[in-house]
Amino acid sequence: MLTLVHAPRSRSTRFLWLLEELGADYDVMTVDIRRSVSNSGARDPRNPHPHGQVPALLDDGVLITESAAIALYLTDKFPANGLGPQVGDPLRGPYLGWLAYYAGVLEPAVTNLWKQRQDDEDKATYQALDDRLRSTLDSAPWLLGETFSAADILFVSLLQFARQMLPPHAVYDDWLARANARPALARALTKDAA
Ligand SMILES: N[C@@H](CCC(=O)N[C@@H](CS)C(=O)NCC(=O)O)C(=O)O
Repeated sequence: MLTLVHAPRSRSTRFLWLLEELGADYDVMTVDIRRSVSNSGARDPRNPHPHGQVPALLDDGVLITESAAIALYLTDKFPANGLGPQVGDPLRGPYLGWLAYYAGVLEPAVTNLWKQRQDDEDKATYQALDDRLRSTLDSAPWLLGETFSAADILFVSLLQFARQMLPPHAVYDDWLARANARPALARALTKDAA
């Protein structure tokens, strides 16, 4: 049985969305977390995540942490739904690349932006990120072309949280609008609010 360790309106909300897209059978364990923006909440002793964070996923007692790893784990576990290209698919490499890019490049870049601590190198990284994402989405609806994937969920869920994390541009607004129209997201947000 899958259990999503979750806190409402956090990075775990994206996994309610992915699990709904996958049609998975899952439980939700709602935990408290420290919230730096509102300076509220506290580490929850029930949370199995080693840093007391969310998301975390339990699969029959096996713990998986980190958004990119959880996305890959779930799309490999539910291959039939086509939310993540499998080994042998020519899109597998680009898929892994976007998952790693999310964790290794996007997250640090937007954190630096948000905390207003970009030096010149960080600004150049952020500009390169913007250029790359825009040129990708200029020619296709999703990161992998015509195929919506869990990589889109990781990136778009940051925009849902704070649109200003990427520069104003219709390409991003359209990407967000396409993703926001997905029925699985509506189901996930209903569960998030419950
Ligand atoms: N790199 C982690 C980041 C997880 C993370 O920062 N989660 C936040 C919620 S959005 C959290 O649990 N914060 C509480 C804390 O850091 O104590 C991932 O992407 O899964």
